Amino acid sequence: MKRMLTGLQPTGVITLGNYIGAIKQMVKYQDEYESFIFVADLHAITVPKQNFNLKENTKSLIALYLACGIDPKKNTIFVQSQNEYHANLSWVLECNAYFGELSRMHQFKEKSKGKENFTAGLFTYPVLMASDILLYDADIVPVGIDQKQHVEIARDIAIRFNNKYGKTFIVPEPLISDTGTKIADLVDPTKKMSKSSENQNGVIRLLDDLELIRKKIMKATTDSDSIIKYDEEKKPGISNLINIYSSLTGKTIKQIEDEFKSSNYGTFKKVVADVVVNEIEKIQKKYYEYLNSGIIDEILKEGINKARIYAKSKYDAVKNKIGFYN
Ligand code: ATP
Ligand code: LTN
Repeated sequence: MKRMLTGLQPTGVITLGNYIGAIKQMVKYQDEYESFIFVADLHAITVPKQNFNLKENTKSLIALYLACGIDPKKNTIFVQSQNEYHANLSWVLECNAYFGELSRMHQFKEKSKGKENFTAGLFTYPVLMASDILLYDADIVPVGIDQKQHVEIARDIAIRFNNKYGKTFIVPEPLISDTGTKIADLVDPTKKMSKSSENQNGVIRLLDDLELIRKKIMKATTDSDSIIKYDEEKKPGISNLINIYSSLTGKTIKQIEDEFKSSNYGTFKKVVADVVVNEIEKIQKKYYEYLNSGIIDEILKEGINKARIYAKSKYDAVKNKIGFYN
């Protein structure tokens, strides 16, 4: 069975964009692959944040994974910082990564732009991500399009290391979903819906009040011609709502355009809001059950024990290849 690995950062309550672009993919693939799902808390400290409770966010993200349908019987679920091999291997990989290639990463350029004091961790972020992936011999890594470049550098580092020291790592493939890969901000549909966005009205979070979610969708920015037709360039707002509706119902864009060809925007928005609220309501109910059940610590204990076995064996192989004294 091929192996899949992916993770999210506990940097805030996850959005409908994260759910559609990342979590739904994980749920879909858990039956096809041997899956490793983790919370990337080491990555979450690369950019300093205020009013940020890392421990609480980590537990909350695990409860959300479970509530969204990630099954602990089918996945190894763990917290990155509980496994010291991620940081250990990351150092070794840093010594096999180039300053030039890391300088070209879009995320680094975007997050460091205009700042004087960004951290060295922000710069080496993709190497830690390569370490996460390569430690477990992951064949595929489901991510949104914005993370594709990071999986590509993990591939480059794996190939370089294998050439230098002999075959050690599996070269991973990114897996990008075709529908709903990029859910846009509801207020400014030219921007991606993002956890760290400042305008709360543009972002739907999975733990938002259900009536508030409905209001945000009813107020979403649309154009003025009142035709429900997919056109990302000329009609980004309505196209975004079509994407959301399509991802949650499984209907194609064509089916949606036909279904709503004589409806106005208000009617369509109401239907989209009903579908979104219905989906999130179910998630929230399960979320609070998991959060209060005590089961999370049990799942994480089992997960980290399993993860450490794989990681240790890979890290030992790396140490031998390099010639570290043992
Ligand atoms: P931040 O604002 O902290 O950068 P984010 O909301 O952009 O966070 P990430 O933690 O960077 O999200 O990404 C988590 C996963 O969710 C990634 O695989 C990413 O591609 C996916 N993702 C994030 N935002 C969206 C979106 N708007 N539409 C689809 N997928 C998304
Ligand atoms: N950078 C990713 C989170 C992440 C990840 C990984 C995803 C860290 N390590 C390894 C896949 C594989 C993000 O921000 N979504």
